[in-house]
Amino acid sequence: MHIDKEAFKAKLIANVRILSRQSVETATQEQLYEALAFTIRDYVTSKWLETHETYDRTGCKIVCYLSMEFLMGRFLGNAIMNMTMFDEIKEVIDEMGIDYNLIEDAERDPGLGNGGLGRLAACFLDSLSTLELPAYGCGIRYHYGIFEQKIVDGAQMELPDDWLHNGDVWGVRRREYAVEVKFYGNVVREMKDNGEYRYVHENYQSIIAVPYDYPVVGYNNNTVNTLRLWDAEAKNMFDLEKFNSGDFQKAVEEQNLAKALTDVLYPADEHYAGKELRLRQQYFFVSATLQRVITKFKMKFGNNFALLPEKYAFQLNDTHPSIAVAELMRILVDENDVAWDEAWEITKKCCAYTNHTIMSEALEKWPYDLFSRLLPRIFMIVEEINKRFCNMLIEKYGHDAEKIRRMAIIADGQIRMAWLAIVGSHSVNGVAALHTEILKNQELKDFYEIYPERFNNKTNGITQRRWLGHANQKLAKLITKEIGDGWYTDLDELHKLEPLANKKKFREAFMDIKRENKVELAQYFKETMDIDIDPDSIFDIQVKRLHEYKRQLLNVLHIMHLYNQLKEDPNMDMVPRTFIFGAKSAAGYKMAKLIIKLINKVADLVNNDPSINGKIKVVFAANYRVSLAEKLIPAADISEQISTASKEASGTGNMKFMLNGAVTMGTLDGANVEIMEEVGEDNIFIFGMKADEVIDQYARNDYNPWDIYNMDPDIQAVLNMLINGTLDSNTETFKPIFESLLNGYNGSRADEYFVLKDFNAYAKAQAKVDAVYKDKDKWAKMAIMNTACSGKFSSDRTIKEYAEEIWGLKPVHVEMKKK
Ligand code: 26Q
Repeated sequence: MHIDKEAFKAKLIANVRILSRQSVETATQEQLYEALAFTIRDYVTSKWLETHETYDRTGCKIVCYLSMEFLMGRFLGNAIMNMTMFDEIKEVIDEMGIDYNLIEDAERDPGLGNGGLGRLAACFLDSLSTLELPAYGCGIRYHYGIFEQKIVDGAQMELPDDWLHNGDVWGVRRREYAVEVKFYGNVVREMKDNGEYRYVHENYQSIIAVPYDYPVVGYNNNTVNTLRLWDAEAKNMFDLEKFNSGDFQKAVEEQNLAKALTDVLYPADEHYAGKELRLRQQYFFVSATLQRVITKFKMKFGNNFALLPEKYAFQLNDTHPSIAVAELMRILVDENDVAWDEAWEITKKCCAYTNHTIMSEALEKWPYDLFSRLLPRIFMIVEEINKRFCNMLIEKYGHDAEKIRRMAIIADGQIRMAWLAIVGSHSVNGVAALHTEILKNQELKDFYEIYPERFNNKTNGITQRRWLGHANQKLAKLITKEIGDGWYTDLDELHKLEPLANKKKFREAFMDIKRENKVELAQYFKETMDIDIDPDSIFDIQVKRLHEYKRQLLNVLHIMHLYNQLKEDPNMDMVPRTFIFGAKSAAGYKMAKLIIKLINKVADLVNNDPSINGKIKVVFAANYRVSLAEKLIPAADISEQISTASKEASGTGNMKFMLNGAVTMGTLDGANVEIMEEVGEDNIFIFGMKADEVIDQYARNDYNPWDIYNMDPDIQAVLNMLINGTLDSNTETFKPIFESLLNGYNGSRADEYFVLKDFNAYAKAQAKVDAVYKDKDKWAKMAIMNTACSGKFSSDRTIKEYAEEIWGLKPVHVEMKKK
């Protein structure tokens, strides 16, 4: 988009003055950021208005992506890129003598998500807008996002993430669209005129849901969709009557209750804890979203609810918003007099459910006393859904009581949210081919048997705009120079790079950029951690949430093994390697926190041992987040994707690394399987047990890691370091890790994630990396092939599949009215 540079400059200067009462010279970076963001937002707003006018005028179908998490990352740079204003804005900023990068760095990450699931939602929104698909992201405006991580004496500390501290430039508060959400109370039955019953919710507590709208800018088009995040406010916040009558205690109490609701994101991923506040959050944003949708639907289309599935699709991002199934039934049946059976058909047509994990710890099962007290009417509706579903099961499987118990939505005093989501949706999808197969054949086998047509796969993807265009600007430029800029909206274009892998000049240009990115990262570590790393070493990176199944432990045990080898033979021939980790652990996840500590203690040991000649360095990059990922990933040579096969549903970091020319070291898990299919076996390092081997081994239950410990002196030496004082003077510190690997810990099996079983295969694959890296040409070809073959993993491809196969959603072109 072309801008008038002088006009832009004038607006920017004016905004610095209006917002901060400063001049460009005296303003802080934060103030300059705010003014620039405000200026850009003005350009965005024209398109945003036009987009919504177009949606209203055409009455097009809209998808609502319901998610408890949107890990958006910084807005400013992304908005400027997608508006295709970058070059001109950069020129203006340079002319004004301002350092553009410092301004971008002044924006805080809106960390409103834990990891993969939240970031996926953000990539999807970018693709939806770029593909001109009408969409809303619907979620919660947490006042505090994922905690900020500090490392103190090797251990993780959590600090609150006050992301709204400097204000919220991108969010627009829309008080006019506020809705009331009701909790607690009781339900009474009334007879309607026609002799049927109506259920009325009484004595409830109300919370007002107020939406804040954030723009989602499409790339090089006029589409600006909306991320709508709901905030909670007290109904009686300004209840003057109460206030004046001296009863402001109650007003304040209600305010506190409301505030707590949207205070903070739950920082435990893939772990269900059954906290009432979490269920309140879930119902709060789902109810607000659906109430608003139905109000708008009625304004546009009247009470012809049979039309609802043609106008709205609700995608449930895991089970977290699955209460939508019951809430939509409530709104249709109780508030709009739609008959149950008709409402049920409408609900199923509107809702679709995505499963993101097969880890049983993550399955949401609400105790029904908690559930029925908080949401009495919703509970009744779930009971009715369950009753009808079980009647159907009895008809089908009357002889198999065990199966019916397994499949019931309510059983053992719990409500099983995944079952509710499946029964109330027309589509159930996994997030990678292998994951979907495991769902169909293992975890959700019973449901696949009765609803085979509902099951489908949608392999995850990532947006190339943020993860290459913005994060790796040098590589983006090089690629555009060689093959044009078509890849911004058609990532398969990258295949055109394949023949260039055989051109020496291109290989050099490609690897020069990789080295420049490594130098920049090294500088960043020098500045922020005062650690020296060698840009000519292999940058081997594992960044993701800390989980036992993701096996950061395998990586660090292997580093300890390398260290032992180097101690034995300081002249061992190896390419110097820098192992970089980034990971947040859930605050209450003891084993994960201990692994973080282990990584840091190994870093202390290795980095400060002169006898190994700097051949290995270990860096734990604190506070891993989207903006840090944008620095790390472009600098990677090796991408560590080493989860226990069958456990990682998909992974998306794996795709970001591949796109940026890193070679994967991985197991055949999640989307790694498809990465190998795309890049070819020769351009990836695969090791370890396969998914079916893991599943069989687990079922046989005859694995004894002591056998490995006793027979393998290398492994024995590494494990002994955990308890002999090498890493920590307190020999008890890492004992739980030793225990978990050999005997099982806290009820888990010994080496539950097969770290020891896969250790030798991993070490061998890592030795191969070393050998291949020595052949510079061969390595460069591999790296280029990874970028060139990453087209499949664009979230544009994923979203097209959702739109065509699940939502029946068509693009709507937005045309700017000429003024
Ligand atoms: C559940 C109940 C209570 C509190 C928290 C939660 C909770 C929160 C977050 C459960 C799960 C999550 C996040 C899960 C997640 O990020 N899964 C990842 O999703 C990615 C996108 O599909 C996949 O690529 C990853 O493989 C998967 O681990």
